[in-house]
Amino acid sequence: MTVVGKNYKVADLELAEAGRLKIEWAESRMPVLQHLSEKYRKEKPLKGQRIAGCLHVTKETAVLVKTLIAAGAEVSWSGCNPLSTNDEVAAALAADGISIYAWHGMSVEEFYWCIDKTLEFKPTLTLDDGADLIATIHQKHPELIESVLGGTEETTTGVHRLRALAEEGGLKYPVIAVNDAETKWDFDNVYGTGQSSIDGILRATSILLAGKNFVVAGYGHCGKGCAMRASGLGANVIVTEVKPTTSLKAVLEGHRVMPMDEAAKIGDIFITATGCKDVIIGRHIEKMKDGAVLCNTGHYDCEININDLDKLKVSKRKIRTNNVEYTLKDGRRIYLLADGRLVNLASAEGHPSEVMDMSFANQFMSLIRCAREGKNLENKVYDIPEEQDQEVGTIKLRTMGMNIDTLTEEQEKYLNSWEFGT
Ligand code: RBV
Repeated sequence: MTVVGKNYKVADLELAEAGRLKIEWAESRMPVLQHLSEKYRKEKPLKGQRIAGCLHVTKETAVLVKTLIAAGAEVSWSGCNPLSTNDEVAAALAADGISIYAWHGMSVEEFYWCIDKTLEFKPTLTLDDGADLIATIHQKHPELIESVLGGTEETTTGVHRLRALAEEGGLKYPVIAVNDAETKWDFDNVYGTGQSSIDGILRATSILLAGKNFVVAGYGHCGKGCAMRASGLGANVIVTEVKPTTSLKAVLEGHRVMPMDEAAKIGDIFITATGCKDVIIGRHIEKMKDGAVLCNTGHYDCEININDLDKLKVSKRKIRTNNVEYTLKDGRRIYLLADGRLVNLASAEGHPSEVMDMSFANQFMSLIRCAREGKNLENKVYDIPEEQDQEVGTIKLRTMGMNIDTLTEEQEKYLNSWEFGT
């Protein structure tokens, strides 16, 4: 069920009050965005900008949306995953007059319909998480490209897609890789994914993690976060990887490393965090223990081959929210969480507000940069400047009530010299 208005389509407007409370809660834990909102409220550097956003509709995203509006922007929003929209938050945004097209459990066709709706106001800036919005503009609406000054990308997978597009010479406007900021990737991807993925697994299963074999596929920043938190809860972490140096890092962190074919036989819980397809396929599922739990925390739902799982089953039933039991021919039961979509957003609330505060501060500052400098930037993928990272870090520390040391002139000189030795 959905309700449609002049500039929105959401599940149920009656949920708006509950959504407002959620947003208020997030806001109280996002001091960097609050700081930026105050700083730019008068100057309004985004005045005249129309921002189309395609990013998980969560309480944290709502705080970002409000910050963009406070800085003068007009926005139109859609979710970036069919299962990640929080309907209460979407209702609160719609009730406050913000253009939003998002509801939980939409189909893939509806997903792209929502993106199309957000493009009707002819954006001057775009904000992506996964690059579906930019891809839609490039493939379906090239006539919109001319008026777009620039865009931003939130996540690793999206940055990979955009770098591939730029490599081919197909990128038609400048994009800033927010994901690659130190104050994003080293925090959101590690601590955000680590905590929220475990949260999603626990909400869907309520199982004990202590003593379990917890298989993490992919030991990038996201996988590392999941491994760290599972280990902290007493699980035995097993890592599967394809890169030798990354595998070594996992070993020296105290985890076991082995191919998925081996891990499949002994794992109790499997989480994929690779950004690649077919990480768990039929051959692996055939070897799994009765009761094995499968989930994914990567951006797309291609990491676990669900077609293979479907082919191997004799029956399936929903046993709990976000948890489907597949029974195989020999009676073994395999549990798939959140349809193989991002377990942290589909089965929990996504990353905690405190960490999204830094990621979204980078989004906000990058959009201001696109608004100011977009005309002079080339059609390529830009990193965020080091000064922006340090500024976000400085504000975050200050809002946490922490001070740090500064270098003396003598120390600066020492660090910039080569003459001093033994
Ligand atoms: N993510 N957003 C949230 N609470 O709004 N949680 C996670 C939230 C983002 C995160 O930055 C990651 O890069 C992306 O979702 C994956 O789609």
